[in-house]
Amino acid sequence: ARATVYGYPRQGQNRELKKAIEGYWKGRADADTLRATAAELRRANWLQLAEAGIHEVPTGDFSYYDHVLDTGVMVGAIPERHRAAVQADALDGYFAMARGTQDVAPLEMTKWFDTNYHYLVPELGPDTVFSADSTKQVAELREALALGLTARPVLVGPVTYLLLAKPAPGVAAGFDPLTLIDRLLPVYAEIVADLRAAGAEWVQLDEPALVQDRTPAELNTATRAYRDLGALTDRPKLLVASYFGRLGDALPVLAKAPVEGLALDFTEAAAANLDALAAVGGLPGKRLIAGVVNGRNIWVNDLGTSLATLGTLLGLADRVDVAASCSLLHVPLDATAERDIEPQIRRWLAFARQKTGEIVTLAKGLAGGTGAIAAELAANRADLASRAGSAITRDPAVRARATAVTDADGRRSQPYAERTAAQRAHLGLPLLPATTIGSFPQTTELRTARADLRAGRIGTAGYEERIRAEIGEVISFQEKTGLDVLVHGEPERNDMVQYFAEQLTGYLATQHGWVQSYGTRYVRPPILAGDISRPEPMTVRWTTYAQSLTAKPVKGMLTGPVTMLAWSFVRDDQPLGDTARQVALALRDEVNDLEAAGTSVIQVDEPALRETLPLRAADRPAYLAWATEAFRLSTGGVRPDTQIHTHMCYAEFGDIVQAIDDLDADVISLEAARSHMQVARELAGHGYPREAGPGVYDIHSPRVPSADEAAALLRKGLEAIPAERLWVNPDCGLKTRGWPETRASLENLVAAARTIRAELSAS
Ligand code: THG
Ligand code: ZN
Repeated sequence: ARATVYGYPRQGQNRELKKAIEGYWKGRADADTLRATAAELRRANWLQLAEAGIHEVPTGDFSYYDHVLDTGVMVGAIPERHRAAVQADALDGYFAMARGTQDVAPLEMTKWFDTNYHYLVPELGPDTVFSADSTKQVAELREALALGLTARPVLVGPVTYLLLAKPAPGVAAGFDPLTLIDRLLPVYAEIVADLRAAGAEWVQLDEPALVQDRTPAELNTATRAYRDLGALTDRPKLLVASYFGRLGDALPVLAKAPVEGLALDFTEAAAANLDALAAVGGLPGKRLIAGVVNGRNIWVNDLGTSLATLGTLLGLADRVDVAASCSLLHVPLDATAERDIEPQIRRWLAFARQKTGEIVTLAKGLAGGTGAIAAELAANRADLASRAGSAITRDPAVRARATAVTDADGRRSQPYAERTAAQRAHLGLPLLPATTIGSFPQTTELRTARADLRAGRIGTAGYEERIRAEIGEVISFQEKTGLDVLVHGEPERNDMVQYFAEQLTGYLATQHGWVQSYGTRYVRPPILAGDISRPEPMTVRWTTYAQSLTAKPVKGMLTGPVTMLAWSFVRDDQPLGDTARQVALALRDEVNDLEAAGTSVIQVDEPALRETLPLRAADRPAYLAWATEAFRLSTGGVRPDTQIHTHMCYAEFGDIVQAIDDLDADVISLEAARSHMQVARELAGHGYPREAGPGVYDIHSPRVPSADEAAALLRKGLEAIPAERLWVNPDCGLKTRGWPETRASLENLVAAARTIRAELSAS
């Protein structure tokens, strides 16, 4: 049995790639320097993998920005508006597609399946002409082969590439990119032939889109695609890889395809894929790569269970190799770098480097029997026992409380229609109240203050003085500008999930656990390691300080339980809903404490509610049930006259309007400016009965919207939402913006609100 992986973190131990690319963008380094840094990172990764015992290393998984964009370049699908830039300079043109330029918009970005990685969406149309450009794939294969390694190029498969695409601007929305398959396949044929000529024995084609619900027509296209590719004569052996879940109806399609190998996910999807594989009579004559090590969580593998799965699979294929379930792109690099996590807990963790070791051990065990890996198995059993038996993973008080939760805990004491009157009386807000989403610009001074605190250059007292000063300025700016519900601006927070994770018992933060989010942007997801509790209030002090400076209401700002889970690494030893309930109860205490301290408006953000929706429709009701329960549990304990807000980013809400209503929040703010209030129409179309603030100012760009523009959007909003229920706010938080445009934009936003109020009272 061989050990392999499908991809590896690209950034390097100290995010060298981020620094090199951003340096190039800023003109601090030239293209050759960037290329050299990238080549060195690839080389170091391959050598590290080979040294760890990985027999077949992946190539072509490296990217300057995104592997789906790379695939577009590979097949020549350069959008019309980017062609000039690409022709002028391939690298700059590539970055123009990724980030846009002064004159040209970038490709749209969206989530890669249900991971936290974002890819650039291919734009295709009936006029798209594909052409093969195997340069990058061939060059990277040659680099690995030159090191004396066995290498397997990894490509996004043709079916998944088309299923990820959307109609290009100007193309009818009904255009189905999958209809381009017959034009695309000859291009893939040329590329795999080039790779074979360059020395590839195997080429991997990733088809994760086949683990989503697919129509019979789509499955037929997959059948035809692999029949055609399999029928090629001048080609390497083909391995079709699936991951992120069960293949379902697509499994027979791939099992019968004339390709030499299949890679399947045997982590969460183990039972379903095993049954389906047995049902088609296995893969006689084929190579099976078994993804038994979870490629997207950070927990140590249960080697015994994995070996048992591998043993079962031996009877179902000609040859069984071992891998992670998916590319290791989605986990941080090395758990041993986490010196602040106690060794007793660190032993439960496996990042990319540790997972590589597990894969190698399992391949050894599969080939040589348990005797060949006796020491590793014993150590692994001890690690697992340490985790299962730890006081951290089992806090009796947290468990007793979670068990005692009743439906009533998640129910406000009055229905929305009655509460709203009490809130109106209590808050005394004007028609179309103006507010912001929570964060204000994170200035260089604030970042410096945090760095100074970490480095010990200033003490806690000095740091808090700076935070107080910032809050003072944010409050006085909002009063002067005429906003109605104020915020403290969150100067004390870095990443919001990390900020709360650091204060909750049972959560681990990492120092170096960077994972690529998109392009050169990374996050350090905290780890939900144990039972969650809140030792003391987390936000009350800064919120009440801000409230002490003004007579206007100041919103309390919290991150909701679903988003806390979505942007963290979650436990794999209990259902997600159980973890969500624990986080919700901790947040409930915070919400109640804020109310007791005099806060009458509390916002619980859930930007991740929509993005965490399971890939398969059959799994969605159960998810939405625990997700809405958790939100209601966190907010259900307040008085009727306390107003609960929530906020969501990203524009597609149509399919979860019912779930949003089920949250029973009083007010929701949403991203809407770029889609010209589409969201407001969608909410109205579904009869959404509550107050809503569709954003009138797109905060993703430094552009300042004029008061007229904001007023026009408000008039549009009023066509869908009655004035008594319409709020005025930007699309999202302002932490990525600078003060000059924030000032100007919010002044215009308030001016627009006043104009429309005057129009309404005149009519
Ligand atoms: N926090 C966490 N996860 C997230 C988001 C978040 N996932 C989804 C979405 N938001 C991703 N968006 C971003 C936006 C900006 C950055 C990363 C992800 C970013 N990162 C800095 C960088 O790479 O330079 C580092 C930030 C830091 O120092 O923590 O700018 O909001 N958990
Ligand atoms: Zn937002």
